[in-house]
Amino acid sequence: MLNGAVIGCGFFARNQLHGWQAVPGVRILALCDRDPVRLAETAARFGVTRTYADAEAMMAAEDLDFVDIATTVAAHRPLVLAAARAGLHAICQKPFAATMQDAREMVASMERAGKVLMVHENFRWQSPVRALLDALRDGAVGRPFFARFSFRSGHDVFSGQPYLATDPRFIIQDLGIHILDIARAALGDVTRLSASTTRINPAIRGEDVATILLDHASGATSVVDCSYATRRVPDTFPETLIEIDGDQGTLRLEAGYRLVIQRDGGTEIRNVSPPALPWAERPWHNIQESVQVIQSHFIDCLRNGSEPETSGRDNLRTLALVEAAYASARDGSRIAL
Ligand code: NAD
Ligand code: 89Y
Repeated sequence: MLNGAVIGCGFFARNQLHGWQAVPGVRILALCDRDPVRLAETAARFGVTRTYADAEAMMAAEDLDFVDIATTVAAHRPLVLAAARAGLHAICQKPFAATMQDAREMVASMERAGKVLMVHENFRWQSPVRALLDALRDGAVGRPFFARFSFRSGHDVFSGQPYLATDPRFIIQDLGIHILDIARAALGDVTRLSASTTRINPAIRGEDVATILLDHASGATSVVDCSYATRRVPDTFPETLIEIDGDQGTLRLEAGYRLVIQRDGGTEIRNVSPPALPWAERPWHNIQESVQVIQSHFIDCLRNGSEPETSGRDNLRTLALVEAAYASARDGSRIAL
């Protein structure tokens, strides 16, 4: 049995707590939140009796194997460093760190401690995205040379996550980070990037539209485009729509979780809808299922001693794309990675 604790009992943590209940051989022994009301409500809802306001006190007092950090980004660095000092494995929510310097320090501290660090970068683990990645890796379209990774919605994300309306950075740091990570998962690392951003919604502080052009080391080119200012019916939140052109055919992940593969004059259409888990709420069920999938991957890695696909070290490259996109949008420059 592996013992874990969840730190942060806010909007998203309930998905993580539901997820853990379904991962065999894991039990969540303790919860931590600075907010006593959220802590008590979450503890009662998930039947966790050991609760703490202070994460370091919890790490010292409990017999833990890992911590699951579900706070917003400002607390990630101190909590990952504390996990390293306490000799615990850690999963940390995205965005992993506020700066590249913090992120490198967090990765180095866990490597020195000899512990596994995974970033909860779950979009590439969504089962529809996974189906597309599997088809691509199986050679369904040959060598990919162009792709578009698109997330456009008008869904109200501010009511559940009010900080998204007041943070100086919005869509690239919050959502584009996932889509950039999917682009890396599909086409590999990026050598150059340029980005444009704008804000359409006057009630928020940061950018809610971003268009990013990526050159991949493989020679492929891709476009990552994100918007929370797009009014369309039906709204596709939270689907990432993907098109990939290869030298042998095309792959499309279309609205409604339709995977379309065209090759040699033929068309194959697969329904790759994610299962709606018993505790899930539409339209979030796609994201919610990926939480359980990424948690299972983390536990598999702890058991067999392998590095998670979305490890802290891997995520440095995704975070570098976020930083480069902001720098490019600010300066009008094209950035070499
Ligand atoms: P939230 O503000 O609702 O909850 C965060 C909680 O952490 C709060 O209750 C706060 O009191 C607590 N907290 C902060 N610092 C703490 C500390 N040092 N010790 C103990 N408790 C502390 O935030 P949220 O909307 O749940 O988002 C949390 C993270 O999850 C964010 O980084 C967000 O980007 C991410 N998120 C990820 C996904 C995804 O699909 N991967 C979806 C939504 C949110
Ligand atoms: O915070 C974001 C995330 O990671 O997935 C969707 C979201 O909740 C709002 O953009």
